[in-house]
Amino acid sequence: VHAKSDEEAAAKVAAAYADSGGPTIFDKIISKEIPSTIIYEDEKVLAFRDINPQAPVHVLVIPKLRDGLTQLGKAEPRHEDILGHLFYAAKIVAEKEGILDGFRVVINNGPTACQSVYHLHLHVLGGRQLKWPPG
Ligand code: IU
Repeated sequence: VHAKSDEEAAAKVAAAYADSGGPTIFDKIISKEIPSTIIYEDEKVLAFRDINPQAPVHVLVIPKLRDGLTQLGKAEPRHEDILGHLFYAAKIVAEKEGILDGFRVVINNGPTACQSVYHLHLHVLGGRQLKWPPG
């Protein structure tokens, strides 16, 4: 119970800072100032291993250019192409990681969903039996 409320509190603090559209840690991952294990990269997206994996495979897929996409709920018509590109990149990641037979793509939107980094990201999870519903 405590861990969950701590997690929610941390997400709300992060939201107060980051939902303003300020820089996030992902900028430094994109610029490679902070190293990450890259699974897939092209001109538009970067996919790298989550630092705190929730499954044997846990990869984040992000747009290199945030362009206002702090969260999915801020999507506008101009984002349709990048949104499609992100989902196709998630499939490429699943294929590369050998989990095409069973994987999950998750987007946490906002503090209530425990979003902690305000740069849109798809979580690609797999490599174990996933349960439903998620917590
Ligand atoms: P969320 O959906 O905003 O909660 O997901 C953010 C993810 O970013 C979370 O799973 C973190 O473990 C992950 N992450 C990371 O991979 N590297 C970092 O330096 C930081 C967070 I900060």
